Order: sequence, then C-alpha cells, then structure tokens
Amino acid sequence: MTKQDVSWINVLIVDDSHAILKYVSTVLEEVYGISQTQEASCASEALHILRQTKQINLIFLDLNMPNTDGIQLLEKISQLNYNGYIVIMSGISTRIISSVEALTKKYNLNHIGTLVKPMHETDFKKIIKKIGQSRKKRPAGSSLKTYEIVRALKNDDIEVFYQPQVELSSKTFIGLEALCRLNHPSLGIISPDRFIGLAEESELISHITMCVLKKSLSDWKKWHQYGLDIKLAVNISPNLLDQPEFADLILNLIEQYDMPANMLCLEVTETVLADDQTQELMNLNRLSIRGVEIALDDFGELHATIDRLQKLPLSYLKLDKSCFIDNKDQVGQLSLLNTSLSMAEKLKIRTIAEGLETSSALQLASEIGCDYGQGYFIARPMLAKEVLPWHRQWSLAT
Ligand code: G
Ligand code: MN
Repeated sequence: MTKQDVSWINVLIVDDSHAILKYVSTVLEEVYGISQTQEASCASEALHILRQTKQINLIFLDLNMPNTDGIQLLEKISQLNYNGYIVIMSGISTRIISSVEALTKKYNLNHIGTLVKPMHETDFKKIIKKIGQSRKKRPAGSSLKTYEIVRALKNDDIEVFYQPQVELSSKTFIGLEALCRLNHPSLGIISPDRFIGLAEESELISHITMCVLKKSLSDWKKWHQYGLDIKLAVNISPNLLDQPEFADLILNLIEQYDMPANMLCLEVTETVLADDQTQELMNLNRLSIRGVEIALDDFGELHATIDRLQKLPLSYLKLDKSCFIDNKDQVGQLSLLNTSLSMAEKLKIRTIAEGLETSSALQLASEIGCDYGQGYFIARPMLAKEVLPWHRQWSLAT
C-alpha cells in the first residue's frame, strides 16, 4: 500500500495532563509523521487556538478536564463551525463515551474515533487510516467553495453517475446506485467528498439532492420503458431526513415518474441511529410503509448495536468499502464483517458489499454470505447512456 499523505493534517491536542499532550504529539510525529501539532491544556486555550489557526483539521479531545470539560467544549467547537475531525480521549466508562459520541452527531461534528486511556500507539492506527476515507466532511483544504457549488447548480453541472449492484449468487444485475458528481469548468469531474460536506452546511444540500433525485428518476423511467427491471438507490443526507416534508416530497416524486415505491432505495447513514432523531424515524417509517426501501450506508464501524438497528425500517445494510479494500488488518476486518453479517441475519436485513475492487474481494463477500455486491471489479460508476450497453455485456459474460 502507498504511504498515506499526512502533510495536510493540522492537529490540536487538548488535555489537562502534560504527559498525555507529550505522548500524543510524540506518537503522531514519530509513528505517523504528523508534525503540525498544537497543544492546549484547557478549554479556553483550545478555543483560542481554534480561532487563531483556521487550518486545524484534527482535534484530540480529553473529556475530563477541570473548569470547562470536554463535553462543554464540544458544543463550543461546533459553534465555531469547525468541520474537521474529532477524536475523543477518555478513561471514563464506555457508557459515557457512547453518549458523548451521540452528542458529536447532534452537533454535526465529524467524530472519527475514540482513544480509551491508557492508550497505546497502535490504537491510533485505525483513526489515522480513516482520515480522508469518510464521505462526510473532509478538511477544508480539498473542498470546493460555496460559489462553485451554487454555480454548478445554476449551470446544470451536477451530474449523476450510476454504479451497478449485482446479486452475488446469480450475478444478476439488480440495481444502480446514483452517485453525484460536479462537473467543474476547470477542474473536471469532482467527487462528492469534495463538496457534499460544505453543501450540508446550508440548504445547498437540498438542491443537490433534488437535482440528483429528478435526474436519476427520469433516467430510471427510460430504463424501465426499455424493459430493464432494476432498483434505483439514492444517497440521502441526514439534513434532508430531518425535514418534516421529506417523505411527501419523495412520494410525490415517485408518483410523478410512475415509479413503484419498491424500486426506490434510500441510502442513509448511521447518524439516523442517534437517539433524538424522531423526525428522521418518522420520515423513514412513512416511506417504508409505502414500500420505499431503506439501506444503511457505510456500515462497518460497529457504532450500531442490534437495539439501535432495530429501530429503523431497514431493507439493506451496506458494508463499507473499507471492509473489502485490502488493508493489513485482515483478521480484524474479517471478524468485523462476520459480526455485521450475523447482526444483519438476526434482523433479517439483506447485505450489500461495497468497494469490491478485485475478484478476491468479490469471492470473499460471496463466501461470507453477503447477498449483493458493488464495486470497481463489477463496474465503475458510469453515465446513464452507458448503462444499457454495460448490461448487455454483463448478461453475455455471466
Ligand atoms: O458513501 P457511499 O457508499 O455512497 O460512497 C460511494 C462512493 O464509493 C462513490 O463515490 C463511488 O465512486 C466509490 N466507489 C464505488 N466503488 C468503489 C470501489 O470499488 N472502490 C473504491 N475505492 N471506491 C468505490
Ligand atoms: Mn451510498
């Protein structure tokens, strides 16, 4: 594997213990080559640094500090519109940690890991690896500017690509995931991780999602008229699920395009599992009753427990691509996959393996019992007009 680029990472470590500050900065520097770090020994110092240094994009935060504790600090950080990553450090009980993790979701902060004290340098590995893989918010450096998103919407430069999903046992083509791309006048095709995070900070995300929904439903209708019997999956931002009118909006759209509800699948992320998401649950349940299918996307961190998954009307669990893309910790990956699969089985939820890039990944997914698969090895995301030719070729080959 190529060495990860860490030159863009700017760290702030917040802990009242001098020893921890030194330990974390030393591990980051010596093991991971991350040298741009600042240290704060209390909340006010941390806030001061964050206001001064806008480049900070990774915060290690201790939960128990005198005066303002880490929990209060999280709220203040969210008020600063910080959109980098947060790692929680704590020695206290796992119950408190998980409720704090839920809190980071409420504040819309990008929590990517927890270090339980006493920590060991290998605990950092998963976290550092995850940086840059999460679809939610990447640090501002590589992100587009708001005006570029507005311009793209105005000029109809939001495009939809489609990636086929197949049933692993029969290799039957069963559906397509709609993936949005921004066609930038000078930079070319831009993937969503460089603009969705920013769009989610305003109502721009609604415009993008509406645009993707309309284009993809209209493409679906053409395929359907051509005789293709496939489902369409669309990614839905948590910000939209929160709106009271969301369910009606979807129901009106499918009616407009004569789409049977069970041909549409909405992909939602784990934030819908947080405890206070009543509006989201209401929308998802209303849609599910009408037959729209729901998939839980990017599943693989196991923040979700059976109890929490049970709350949702889920048809599919999408096992995150990081589970299938080669990395060194194969034993860990496999046990995570098996746990996810047995959870899905208990709840009678079908599974979709994402990120199948090689024949061995496809074989693994199929051997461990995933129902469906998606990834570069099957097909890369493609333009609407390429779908029928791909389908013809795929049917011939299988
Ligand atoms: O978060 P979500 O699962 O919706 O992300 C889908 C993204 O994953 C798309 O942008 C798509 O281009 C990308 N993708 C699809 N298949 C593969 C694959 O096999 N490998 C990798 N690395 N990315 C993939
Ligand atoms: Mn998805």
